[in-house]
Amino acid sequence: MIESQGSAIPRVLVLGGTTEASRLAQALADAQVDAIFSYAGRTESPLPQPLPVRVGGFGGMDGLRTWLREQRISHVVDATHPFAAQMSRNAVDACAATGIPLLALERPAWQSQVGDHWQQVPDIASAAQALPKAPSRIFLAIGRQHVEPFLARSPHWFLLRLVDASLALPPERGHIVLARGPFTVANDTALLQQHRITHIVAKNSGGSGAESKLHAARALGLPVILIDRPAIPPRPTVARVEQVLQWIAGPHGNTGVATERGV
Ligand code: 3Y8
Ligand code: NAP
Repeated sequence: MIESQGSAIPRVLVLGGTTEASRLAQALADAQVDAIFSYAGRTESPLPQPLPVRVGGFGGMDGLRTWLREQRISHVVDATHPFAAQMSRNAVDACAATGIPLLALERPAWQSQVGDHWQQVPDIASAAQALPKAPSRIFLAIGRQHVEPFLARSPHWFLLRLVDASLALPPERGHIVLARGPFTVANDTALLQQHRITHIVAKNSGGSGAESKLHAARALGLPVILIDRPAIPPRPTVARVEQVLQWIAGPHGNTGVATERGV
């Protein structure tokens, strides 16, 4: 059992929705930490978690602040995706308002390597502007929420990969693949070849769950339009699950089960 400095028993909110968040949930469950896992409710059937799960928005920063107080949360871990900027902003503000400690668990951005043909752009609108002029076949791997500015660029054919069947595309405009990551290099390479893809548009998500398409693009020599992460207010950030457990335990906390497991 993890005891944290100050409060007798920690009670942790995990803002989830990423591979790292799922790994953290397992580590917290293994360490018998009292924690709640939160999804936005973007997908029809999110991955089950080994912690109690809540689904849906909190109702902005004020709603989150009230919820934190009512639920007697002692620690907040923001393990949301780097592009979930609004949630992260609300977490910074609500934790500042309540004095509840906040830690972000975030994977580093991808860095280009030899053989990459990246065009890095600051945001989604710039990515749509950066599409080639000549009719091309584009793997639009940014999900469902921001596809309109791209589909408006008519001469292109688009391959979309979505978690749920939430969109339809006439065959002359493109094709939709329904898949939930994490993905593999072999699968992504075959997908790019099967659909004769000439360009990829992706977010600089970092992590392992979405990077296979970049390895496939490198192998096939395809150009990638890569969208930089949105700005998020500064907050303490770590990249590894065990750092989160140590943070919850505090400088003199007794890590109990977690230590025996060598976390
Ligand atoms: C609802 C939870 C885990 C989580 C896995 C990661 C990896 C697989 C790769 C491509 C890129 C994309 C998208 C993607 C990946 C992981 C991770 C990641 C990218 C789930 C999940 C939720 C979401 C929301 C969804 C977004 C969409 C983005 C698809 C669960 C599966 C494109 C981001 O239909 C929608 O509205 C989908 C919306 C936000 C981006 C967008 O704007 O459309 N993720 N993805 C979370 C919630 O409700 O709180 O349903 O189980 C989680 C994962 N998606 O536990 O292993 O860690 O990044 N998700 C991107 O990175 O570009 C796909 O296809 O190559
Ligand atoms: P966002 O734009 O930052 O958030 C918009 C609103 O959704 C937030 O203000 C909040 O509503 C609610 N929300 C977001 N994450 C939540 C969570 N974990 N628990 C409860 N409410 C949440 O977020 P997004 O980009 O739509 O992403 C939504 C979820 O999908 C996040 O959990 C994120 O980790 C996951 N995800 C996103 C991406 C991506 O590309 N954006 C990729 C992979 C996974 P209220 O203001 O009402 O509280």
